[in-house]
Amino acid sequence: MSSRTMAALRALVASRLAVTAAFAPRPGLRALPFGGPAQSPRAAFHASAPRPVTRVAVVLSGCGVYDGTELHEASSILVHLSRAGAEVQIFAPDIPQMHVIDHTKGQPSEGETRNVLTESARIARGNITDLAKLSAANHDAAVFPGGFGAAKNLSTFAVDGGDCKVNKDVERVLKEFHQAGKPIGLCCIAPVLAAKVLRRVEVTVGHEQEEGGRWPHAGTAQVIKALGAKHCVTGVTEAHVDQKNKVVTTPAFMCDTAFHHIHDGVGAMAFSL
Ligand SMILES: *[C@@H]1O[C@H](CO)[C@@H](O)[C@H](O)[C@H]1NC(C)=O
Ligand SMILES: CC(=O)N[C@H]1CO[C@H](CO)[C@@H](O)[C@@H]1O
Repeated sequence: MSSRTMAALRALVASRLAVTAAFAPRPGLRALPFGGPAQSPRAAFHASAPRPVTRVAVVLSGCGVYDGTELHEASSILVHLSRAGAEVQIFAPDIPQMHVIDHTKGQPSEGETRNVLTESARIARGNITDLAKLSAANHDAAVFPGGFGAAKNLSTFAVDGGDCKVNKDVERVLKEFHQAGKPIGLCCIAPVLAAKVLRRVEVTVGHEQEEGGRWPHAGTAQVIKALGAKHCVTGVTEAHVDQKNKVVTTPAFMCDTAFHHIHDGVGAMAFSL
């Protein structure tokens, strides 16, 4: 192997290790369902010892960043959860979408209507359940990926901001998991759902300044504070853990950055559930 190849490999390994560091539990973090306190984060992902299957409900809001679920966030969540050995069931509400957006133009497709459950079924490869049937009794954790669907179909946040209404099943599900002391993961814009419904929780949607376009939706943090929640500035490859409320959030595409950074942040969230 040439010394140049060796150097490239060393750089790759170093960057992998840096990513692993982002997964390290913070001091004092309670034992997580995906790993034991005695295990290193890497051991938790690669453990061969049998451990209880963690049942995770993933709640979608359509299919496509501008009118539904952000697909890459959803896919990243599913990859990390399957690697962690979780048993995943996918849900979406059986309601019409607020908009159908032509993603080539970023404009509404006039006269077109789509159903959130039907569209979400694309991401779920057809295996999806009506959100009305989701009960916290049957799952150990719930995860909400982002995309404008969370702000248009799961809530009216995109139109009404802090005065938004939240879909009644989304509200019920968030309250059920919270009251049962079961972890809730949310990314991108979805943390506004937890801020609106649960109020006094800690969440992140990333940074609080636009920083030259890197954080184009930075103003969201102010709305979260106005709702009575605490906003915690967090980098895109990290997750913030509200240990008391078991709410785990990561900025994902609130940050205008590369796919692998989003994937790493979503992994940090999935691992911290
Ligand atoms: C559908 O998902 C459930 C878990 O929610 C799983 O038990 C079942 O095997 C899946 N069915 C198919 C056909 O993949
Ligand atoms: C068509 C439409 O607007 N559908 C719904 C999307 O979600 C919000 C929040 O639950 C509802 O108010 C809308 O009716």
